[in-house]
Amino acid sequence: QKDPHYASGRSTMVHLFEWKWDDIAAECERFLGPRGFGGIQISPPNENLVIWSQNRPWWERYQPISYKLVTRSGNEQQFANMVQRCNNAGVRIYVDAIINHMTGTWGENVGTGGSTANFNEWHYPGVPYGSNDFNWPHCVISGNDYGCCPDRVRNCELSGLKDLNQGSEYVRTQIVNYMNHLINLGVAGFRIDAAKHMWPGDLSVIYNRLNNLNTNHGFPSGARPYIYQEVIDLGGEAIRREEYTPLAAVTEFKFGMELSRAFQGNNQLRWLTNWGPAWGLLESGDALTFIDNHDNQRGHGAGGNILTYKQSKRYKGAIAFMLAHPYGQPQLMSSYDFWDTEAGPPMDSSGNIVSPSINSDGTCGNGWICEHRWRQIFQMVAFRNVAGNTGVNDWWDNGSNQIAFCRGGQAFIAFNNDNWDLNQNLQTCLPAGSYCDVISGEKTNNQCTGKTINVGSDGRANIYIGANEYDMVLAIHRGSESRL
Ligand code: LM2
Ligand code: CA
Repeated sequence: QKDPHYASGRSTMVHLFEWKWDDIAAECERFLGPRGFGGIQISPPNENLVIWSQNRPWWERYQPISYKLVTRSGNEQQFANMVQRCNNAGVRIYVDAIINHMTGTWGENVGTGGSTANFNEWHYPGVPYGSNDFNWPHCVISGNDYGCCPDRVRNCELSGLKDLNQGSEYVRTQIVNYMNHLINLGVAGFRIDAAKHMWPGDLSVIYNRLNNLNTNHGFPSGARPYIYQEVIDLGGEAIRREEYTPLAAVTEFKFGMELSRAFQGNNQLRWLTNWGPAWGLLESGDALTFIDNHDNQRGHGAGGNILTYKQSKRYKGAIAFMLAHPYGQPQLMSSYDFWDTEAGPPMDSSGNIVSPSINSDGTCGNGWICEHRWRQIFQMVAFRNVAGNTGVNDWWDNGSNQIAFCRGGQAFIAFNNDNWDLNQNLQTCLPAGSYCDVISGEKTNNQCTGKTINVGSDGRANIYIGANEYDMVLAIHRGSESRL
C-alpha cells in the first residue's frame, strides 16, 4: 500500500485544495494530463457540517456528518465523472479520508447534503452512528497528552470532534464501506487524516479489508490502494511515525520543515548533499513529501515557519529541490489566496465555491493561486518524469549556498541561494548540445524564451544564476534541447 499506481512515466501529485469536481475534471484534461502530473489529492468528498457562523471556513470539511458524497465540491455523480475523466487523462485521484471523528458542535447541525446531527447525543442518523460507536469515557486531548499519553491521544477528542471507536466492528464496517465505495468509483488511494489519533492495529484491519483498485479504471489486477497516513512527528512525542510505516506510507513533515529552513537561508544548501534518511527522514519509499500542506501553510496543524506561495522565490527554490531530488513521493500544494487563516475558498454570497478562471498566460484568477500552473513548478514535474529512477551524481557546491547535481545522464539542476552570483563551468552529464533552461523560460515554437545553455562534448557548460535574478534555479534535461 505504498505504491501510488501512477500511470507510467508520471511521478508527482498535487493537492487541489477546495476545488470543485467539475473543475478538477477539466483541469485533468486541459493541463494535468498533458503536463505529466501523476495524481491529485482532493478535499474530503463526504458530507460535512455547514458552518455559517464562521462564514464557511475551509475546516468545516474536517467535520464529517455522513459518508454521502455531497459537499461544496459536488455530488456523487460529479465525483464519479471526475474520477473517470481524470483516469482517462492518466491522472489518479487520492481521497482525504476523515475517519477518526465526526463533527463537533457549532450551534448548527445541518450538513452539505441535508443530513442532521444531534451532537449532544452522539447521534449521526446520516450514517447512522449512535453513542456506542464512540470512545468512552468522553475526554478531550490536551497539549500535554502528546508527550505522555498515547491512549489519550487516540481515545480522546481532537479539538472537540466526536471520537469514533475504530475498535468497534460496526464502525469499521461503516468506514470500510465508505472507502470501498470510493475505490469502486476508481480512486487510487487515500490520505488518512489524523492517523496519529487512531490505533495502528485498528487501521491495519481497515486497510486489509479494502478492495483492490478497480481494473475498469486502468489499474492492474491485484493493485492495493495507495495509503499515506497523516502523522505529524517532528520528534519528542509519545507517538512515533515508525508505528505507522509497517502499515503504509506516512506524511514526512520534517521534509518541508528542513527544506524551508535551508531555502530561507537558515541552513546552507551544501549540507543537502546527503539529503534523505541521514537527515532523520523516513526511508524514501515510506515518505509522502511536501513543502507546505493545507494546515501548515496557514499555521494550523504542526504550524512552524514553512515556505508558501507568499515567499515565492524561496518557495520555488524549495519546490525545485523537492522535485529534482529522487527522495520521497512528492506532493505539490495548490492554494487559494488567503490572509485570514480560517477563511474558506473563494465563494459567492450563497456559499458556492467560485471556480478558478484561467488567464491567457496559463495562471489562475478569481482568487486562486494555482501554484501547479507556475512555469517554474510544472516544468519541474516534467524534469522529475524525465529523471525517472536515476540517482544523484556529480554533486557540486561552492561551500555555502550554491549547489548543482545531475540525475544520471538525464537532467541537471543548479541553485544559487547566496547573495552573490553563481558563475561556474559545471558538469551537466548531458550530451553535447544547446538546451533551454526550463526555469527562466520554455521552449515554444523551437524558440527558447529563457536562458540557453551550451553543453560541450565533455558534458560541461557555463552556468550563470545572478543573485538578483527572478529565480534562484536553473534546470535542463533531455527533451529541453533547443534546436534553433
Ligand atoms: C487534521 N489532521 O489530522 C487536518 O489536517 C486538520 O486540518 C483538521 O483540523 C484536523 N485534523 C481534524 O480533521 C481542522 C482545523 C481545526 C478545526 C478542525 C475541524 O485545523 O481548527 O477545528 O479542522 O473543523 C475547528 C475549530 C476548533 C473547534 C473544532 C470543533 O478551529 O476550535 O474546537 O472545529 O468544532 C472546539
Ligand atoms: Ca481517535
